[in-house]
Amino acid sequence: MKAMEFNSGKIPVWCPGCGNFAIWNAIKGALADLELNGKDVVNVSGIGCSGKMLNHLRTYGFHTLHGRTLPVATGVKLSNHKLTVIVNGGDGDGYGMGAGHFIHAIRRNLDITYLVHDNHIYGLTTGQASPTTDKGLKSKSTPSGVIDEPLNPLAVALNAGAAFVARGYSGEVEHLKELIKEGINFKGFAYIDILQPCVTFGKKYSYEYYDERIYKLDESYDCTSFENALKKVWEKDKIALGIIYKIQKDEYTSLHPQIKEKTLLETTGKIRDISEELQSFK
Ligand SMILES: Cc1ncc(C[n+]2csc(CCOP(=O)(O)OP(=O)(O)O)c2C)c(N)n1
Ligand code: SF4
Repeated sequence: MKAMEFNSGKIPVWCPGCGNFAIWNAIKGALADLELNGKDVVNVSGIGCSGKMLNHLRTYGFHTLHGRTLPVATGVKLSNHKLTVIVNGGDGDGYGMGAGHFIHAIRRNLDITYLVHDNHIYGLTTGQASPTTDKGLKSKSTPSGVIDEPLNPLAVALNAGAAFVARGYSGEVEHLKELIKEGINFKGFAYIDILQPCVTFGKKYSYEYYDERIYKLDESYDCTSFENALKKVWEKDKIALGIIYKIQKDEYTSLHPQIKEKTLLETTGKIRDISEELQSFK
């Protein structure tokens, strides 16, 4: 399918200038470049502005509960690991309520591409502090300023044993598209934190803020070095974009005795028509 053909036809309700538009375009471009067909792709979305991605992609999709994208994506992948599974969620969704799932999805290393729209705020609920909101920042939920230390999610991922850790930016769509392609091609859990300005409620992390600080990793950077990766994710003032860490690691289904040869769906042959149940949600 061509990139345009991945448009669902629904008009996005994101605020004009929101970084989610660029992520949408990067995903469609990546799926098209990889010559994927929407019928072979499942997009699992969380609750948030980021989660609305589900409405705009002509793929299969599952809009989960807040913070529960990764367990649902795990279920999808375990039942039919021939499907390409991508996940779209926010920093609130993935690093707050879903933080436990994040760590265990990394440990499990299923072949899933996890895209976190990291706008450092709860966008959909109109601007409360999230786990990546800076200390001191005043928000609706922290009128005197955030007291907690912000989470460094890339450092968490590295230390939990992630084999693919990358950072993209919605101000660099082509670069982000290439990262998403790398993530989908990676045989294992590919985690991409995407810097995504929230132009309505974001206080500090604007396009201008990022444009002054970002730089792209080039071939001189060795992304197989854990030490390099740790240094990159703790850098101050500069923000590295690209694949920060990538190593080969056994993917979960390739080791699972019941499904390493055939998918669970092929093994059980149990396909149930749920179209009647789906009608009740209309
Ligand atoms: C269990 C549960 N708790 C809280 C909420 C309310 N809620 C909806 S979206 C959201 C936060 C959204 O922020 P984020 O995940 O960062 O996504 P964004 O909107 O910024 O893309 C919250 C707290 C919910 N829907 N379900
Ligand atoms: S509130 Fe922020 S994240 Fe949500 S659509 Fe608007 S700009 Fe985007």
